Amino acid sequence: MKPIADCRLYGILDLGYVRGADMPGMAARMIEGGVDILQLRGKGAAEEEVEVLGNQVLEVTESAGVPLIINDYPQLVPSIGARGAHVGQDDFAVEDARWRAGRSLAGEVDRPWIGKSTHSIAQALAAEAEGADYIGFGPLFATPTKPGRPAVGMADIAAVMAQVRIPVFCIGGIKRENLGAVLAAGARRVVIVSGILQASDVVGYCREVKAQLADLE
Ligand code: TZP
Ligand code: MG
Repeated sequence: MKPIADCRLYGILDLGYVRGADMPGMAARMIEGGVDILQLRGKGAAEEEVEVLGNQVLEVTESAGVPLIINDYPQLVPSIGARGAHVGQDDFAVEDARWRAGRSLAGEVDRPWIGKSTHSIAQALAAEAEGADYIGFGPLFATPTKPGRPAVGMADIAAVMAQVRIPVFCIGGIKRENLGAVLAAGARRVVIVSGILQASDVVGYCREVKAQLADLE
C-alpha cells in the first residue's frame, strides 16, 4: 500500500454528493483517475451506515492498494480494515483517535494513520506535535462542502509548508481551474471533493489534476 509521503491527490467520498449505492463505483473511477488516498465522509450519517459503506468501498480500495481513511469514526477502522481515520479540531485528540482506530490491531506492524484538519499555522504545528500522520490545511476558499467554515486564503500555505514536516494536504474550494494558483502558492498535495465528485468525467478530471501535481519539481 502506498505510503502517505507518496500521496499527492486526496479524494473524499462524501455522502453529501454521492449516494451510498454509488460509492463503490465512484471509488473505482477516482482510483482509475489516479487518486492516491481516499476518505469516506458521511456528515450526519449513522455509524452503522458508515460501517456498511466502508466495507463496500474497502473492497475497491484494497485491491488497488489505495489507503482508505474513515472520517469521524476512528472506532470503525478495525472492523472495516481501513488504513486510518481523520479527525477535526473539535473531535478526538490524535492519540485518542489512534487508540480507538487501533485497539483491535494489537500485533499488527502498521499503526493506523491519523489525519487532522487544521485552519491556521498554529493548528498545523500543534497537530504535528500531537503526532498526526498528515494534516489537512484550509479551507483555502469558502466551500459548500464545509458550510460555515471561513476561508483561510492562500497566504499562509508557504509558511505551513516551510514549518511542518508531515504531509500537508491543502483543502477547500480547490478545483482544476484554480489548482495552478494553489500550487504556485506552495501547495504540493491537495484534497478535492466537489470538483471531482461533480465532474462529468471523473477519471479524466483526476488524471488532469494528477498531471499538474506530477509536473512539480
Ligand atoms: N475541510 C475543510 S474544507 C473541506 C473539508 C472537509 C471541504 C472541501 O471540499 P471541496 O468541495 O473540495 O471544497
Ligand atoms: Mg470531524
